[in-house]
Amino acid sequence: MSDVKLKAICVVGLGYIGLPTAVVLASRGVSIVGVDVSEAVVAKINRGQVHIVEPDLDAVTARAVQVGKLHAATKPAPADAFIIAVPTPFHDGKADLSYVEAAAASIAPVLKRGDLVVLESTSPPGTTERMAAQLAALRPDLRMPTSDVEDCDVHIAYCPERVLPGRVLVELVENDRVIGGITVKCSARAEELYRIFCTGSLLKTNVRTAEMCKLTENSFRDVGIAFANELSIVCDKLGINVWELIRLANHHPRVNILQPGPGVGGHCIAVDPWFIVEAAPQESRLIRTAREVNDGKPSYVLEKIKTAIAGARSVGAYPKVLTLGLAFKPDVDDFRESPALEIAEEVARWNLCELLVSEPFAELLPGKLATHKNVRMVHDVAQAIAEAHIVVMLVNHRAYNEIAPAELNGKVVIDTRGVWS
Ligand code: SAJ
Repeated sequence: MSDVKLKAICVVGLGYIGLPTAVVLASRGVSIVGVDVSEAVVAKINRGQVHIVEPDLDAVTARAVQVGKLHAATKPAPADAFIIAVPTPFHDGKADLSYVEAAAASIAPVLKRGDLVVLESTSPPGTTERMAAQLAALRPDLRMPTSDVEDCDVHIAYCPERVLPGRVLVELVENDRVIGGITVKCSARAEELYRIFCTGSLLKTNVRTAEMCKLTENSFRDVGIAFANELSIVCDKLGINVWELIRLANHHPRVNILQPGPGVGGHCIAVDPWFIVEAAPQESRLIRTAREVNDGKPSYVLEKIKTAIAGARSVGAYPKVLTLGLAFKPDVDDFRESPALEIAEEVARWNLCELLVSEPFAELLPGKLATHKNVRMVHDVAQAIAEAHIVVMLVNHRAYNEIAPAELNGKVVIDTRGVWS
């Protein structure tokens, strides 16, 4: 553990990244004010509870609150450093930076000489410099950095998170991080902050490269998944088992194909490549096509389900379709941008079958599913399989490992994850 020079840090945005970052810093002895616009989230955290599911986060949060190192509030308080970790959604072909702007506006009144501000939110290149200009306009009494003015009162940097949901508390500490200061001194100040809890390498660069690095990492993965998804459709056409094919191809020492699925979900990989497309539309042809391939995969799965339903109805049945999993990926409780949820909602909307929905991470039907009369949440998976005519594997949660292939005998099985292939 490093000696703590930054004694008080304000973390703005207590979501999937901000809250874990706040509690890890608190566990290293830093006094944290965590800020969130939601009063319910603030109250919950101040009771030592969490509003998201992530392994061990509940215990570490409870401890940080109990020892008085973490306090949540709806407004920022003066601190030595500010970390901004708020959402940057993408609507209608444009990044929505309004939350970053609101966060910057909220810290402006409490900023003082010597403070450090780090933006962590995924952002198009140029966002951190625009935030610095916004802060300069709001606080003309403080000199903010620019790429050619090293001498400043407040240091500003960009440092993207790269943690994997489900492994956040481990990866937050162990992963290498890229730090891009607006000036060299800004990078050095941000490095001090991340050294408090990171054991990985802290790699310093300029601010735009750091912003682009985050987008590049997620686009790289999106393109890889698009390759696997395209391959699965090609193999369906050619009558080849894509899962076996990928297993075999991956024995080549320089081939490592990812896994096909029902589409790409979550708030990162399905979104971030669009930031690159927005910044350089003519030049990002492969990145755009990968997005389109992955976004098209739920429709392809839906066609298969529709064909299976038509088959059952043609022999007079009102079929029962069981979908397994709604989360955007295995073993998380996150339904944001989930292709599985999109697929289940569309099947429900058709009203051509009774839809049995299983999701180990939900007590009640999420999203629009609850509004449909032909949809039923099921918790006993074995019983639901016994009832169903058609079984659709959408999310290979560990809880489904217990399903024995024999239980599926006589069912139409649509396995988007290769669990039984
Ligand atoms: N998926 C596949 N096939 C695969 C791998 C994933 O279909 O072989 C699907 C998943 O089911 C899911 C989606 O892709 O729907 C994304 O899942 P993921 O596990 O690849 O990534 P995320 O969104 O949970 O986290 C990513 C990570 N980025 C990279 O791996 C480059 C993580 O490190 C980032 O911190 C995170 O995005 C983020 O916050 O940006």
